[in-house]
Amino acid sequence: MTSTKTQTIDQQIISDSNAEKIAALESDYQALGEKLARNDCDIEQLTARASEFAVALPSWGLGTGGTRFARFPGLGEPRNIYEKVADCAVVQQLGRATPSVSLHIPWDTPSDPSELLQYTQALGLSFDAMNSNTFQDQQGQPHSYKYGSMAHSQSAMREQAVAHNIEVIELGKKLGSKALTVWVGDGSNFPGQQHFSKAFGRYLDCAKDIYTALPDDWSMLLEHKIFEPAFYSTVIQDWGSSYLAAKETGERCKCLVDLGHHAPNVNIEMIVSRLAQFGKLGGFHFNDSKYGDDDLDSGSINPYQLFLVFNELVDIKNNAPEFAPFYMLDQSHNVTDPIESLIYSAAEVQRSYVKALLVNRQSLSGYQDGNDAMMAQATLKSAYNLDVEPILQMARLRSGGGVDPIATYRQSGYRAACAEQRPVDAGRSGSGIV
Ligand code: PSV
Ligand code: MN
Repeated sequence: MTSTKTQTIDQQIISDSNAEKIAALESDYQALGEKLARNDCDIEQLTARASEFAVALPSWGLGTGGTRFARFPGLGEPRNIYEKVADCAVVQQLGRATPSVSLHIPWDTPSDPSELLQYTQALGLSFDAMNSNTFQDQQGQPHSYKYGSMAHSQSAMREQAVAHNIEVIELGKKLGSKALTVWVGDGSNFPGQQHFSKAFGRYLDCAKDIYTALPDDWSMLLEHKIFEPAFYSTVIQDWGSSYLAAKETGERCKCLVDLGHHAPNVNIEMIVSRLAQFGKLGGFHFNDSKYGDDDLDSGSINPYQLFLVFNELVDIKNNAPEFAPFYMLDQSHNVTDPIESLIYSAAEVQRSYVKALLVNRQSLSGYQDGNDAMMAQATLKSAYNLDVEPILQMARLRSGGGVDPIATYRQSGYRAACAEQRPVDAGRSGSGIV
């Protein structure tokens, strides 16, 4: 193993930190429980649902991110997949909502998959969806993706892209993953550069080839994105193209919604509903955005939108218990400690879920049928406006996490210990690539 074994946080530090907060939490929890009970809502059931909630961590989100202008590295950044997994274990230890890791290949290809699996499981984590990468050239790769991958005009590049995706599936099988996420940067920068339907047709052929290698119990998730790196047209630019591609490709091929991949003002919660209604909603990359694909922390800009997405998800699940999309964070932490951002963001996603559980669906349905717009929106708002923090805190406390996980993380000195154990590698600091 090429790693320095970073320890997770001493559980005693977490217990001591929690001890100072338990009295206040119990009092808040009781008050909230009484308030909820007046509406026939059992706080214990909500806490149990919050405890079950899980969103996967992105292996690429543990190092400091950057823009195409610069990257300002933080101290003690993970230098390899083992150190990334160790940091993920700390996120999970304190936040208790992130028991799995979504790997990006080849960024995080392990030299010994079974050793990585053992290491990860020993830390109490598992692997979620695998992400392929045909949007960058890798060293020694015979063909360039400069003009695309699965939609490339030349077959050699397409074959290389298909082969890579199949390798990612093979690796994922060894790691216990159950899904492949495919995002391609294919598109064009100039009108006329690319024949739209021919490019889409080539993408579909490749998607079908990849699908033939998909194990029976796996899902293939197609991720759309409106623009970037292609700035005029993108082959899988929206949920419509994604839906068509998933439908053509096969039953277990579904759409993945990255919250940052839409035009401003697009109604994402409605996209969620549409895809689910036709059995094609497969997963999420949660993040937030102000302008474009900003990869900001989930819930940091538009928490109401996140709640509205979960309002749909809870409604869908109520009507289809087998509905189980893959949940992942996909964020770039440029100015914060990634561990802090991931703990906080996962809690924001979990918070939206818990608030969505509070929506009185019978009343909402009555207001919808009666065309009472005022009371329909007020029904959503009354759930959204309730402060469910005591539920999240109690869920963490009961499972050994931190009542105030960021404060406890800071007290633990974990980052300072990493800074000592992981000296800065000069070669890594200049890149502006996210
Ligand atoms: C593309 O912007 C994306 O959202 C895809 O999910 C990539 O895999 C990820 O970001 C990392 O660059
Ligand atoms: Mn994404």
